[in-house]
Amino acid sequence: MTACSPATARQIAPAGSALLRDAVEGLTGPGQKTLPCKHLYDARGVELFERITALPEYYPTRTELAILRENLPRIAAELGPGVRLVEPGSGSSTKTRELLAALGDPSEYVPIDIAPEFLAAGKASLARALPGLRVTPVRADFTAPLSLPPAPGGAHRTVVFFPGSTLGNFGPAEAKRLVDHLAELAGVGGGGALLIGLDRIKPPAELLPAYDDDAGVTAAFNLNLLHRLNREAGRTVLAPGCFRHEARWNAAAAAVEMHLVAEHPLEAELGGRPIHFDAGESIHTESSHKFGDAAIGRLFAGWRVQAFEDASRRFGLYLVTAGRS
Ligand code: AVJ
Repeated sequence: MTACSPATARQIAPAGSALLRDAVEGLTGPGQKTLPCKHLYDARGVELFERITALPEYYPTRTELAILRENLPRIAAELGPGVRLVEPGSGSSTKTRELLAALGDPSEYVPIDIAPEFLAAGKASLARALPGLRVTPVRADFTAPLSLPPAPGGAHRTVVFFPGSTLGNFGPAEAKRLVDHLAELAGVGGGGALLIGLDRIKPPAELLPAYDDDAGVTAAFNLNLLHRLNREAGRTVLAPGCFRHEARWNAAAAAVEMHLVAEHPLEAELGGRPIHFDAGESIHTESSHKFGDAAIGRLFAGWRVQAFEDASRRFGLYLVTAGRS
């Protein structure tokens, strides 16, 4: 963009915003309306997600951290010294810090994120906690083909750390493709490894409260998507007050879904195209797939898988290496 007033910049930039493009695509057609869940994570969304991870109802984060802590000596021994830890996506700094601290003389930490501000923040806090660690951020979309910077000299093993059940945001086919892609990045066939956190299947009565907490933080996280949409459009396209948050269990997909449900019929417009909601019609904003043994077997077929799970098998960390299980 050429030099222009901030006001002009604000008007021009959103026209190309990925959320606005996805909203025209996902809200103006027939059938189930959708917005991609990646747009939940603007600055406010990241802040709300951080609060979600501390909620009493949201068991995944603390369960995974407990599993990691309990098994750190075994995991570190399994990985050996000189690990180059690659982390697709931002966040989870506590888990990453503890894992890096437990690894014998890690050679390098490579965070991958599209958002430069998350990369910079993560780098700064890790550098403070682990002085001497070499941090090499890569600004990229980890779902697209990418290459890692050359590894530092000396023996190293590349380990891709993908915690938090982020993989659950992808459908089965996409998740399989992503695992294959990450296995290639790590070089699992040549001594690399994956360490992936997955939320396990359990009764909806246990799952749903984690996505519909009493304090309303998850509702605010979901509704923030409309605040973001309106901000980027520079006007109110969809008033957040007209929608309510809903968490649904989709048994066929084995996924918890977040929806924004229109309370009343509603007419709107975006990109010159009309948007119509019937009363009770929803925008599907996120699927959080849950994993059973069969799905995990399919995901990591052909590799050796070591499972680290809590006693009630609510959550699992899976260490994937070469060789059959
Ligand atoms: C970060 C994708 C793992 O699906 O549990 C939390 C996001 N959404 N509450 C999840 C989320 C609603 C979270 N992941």
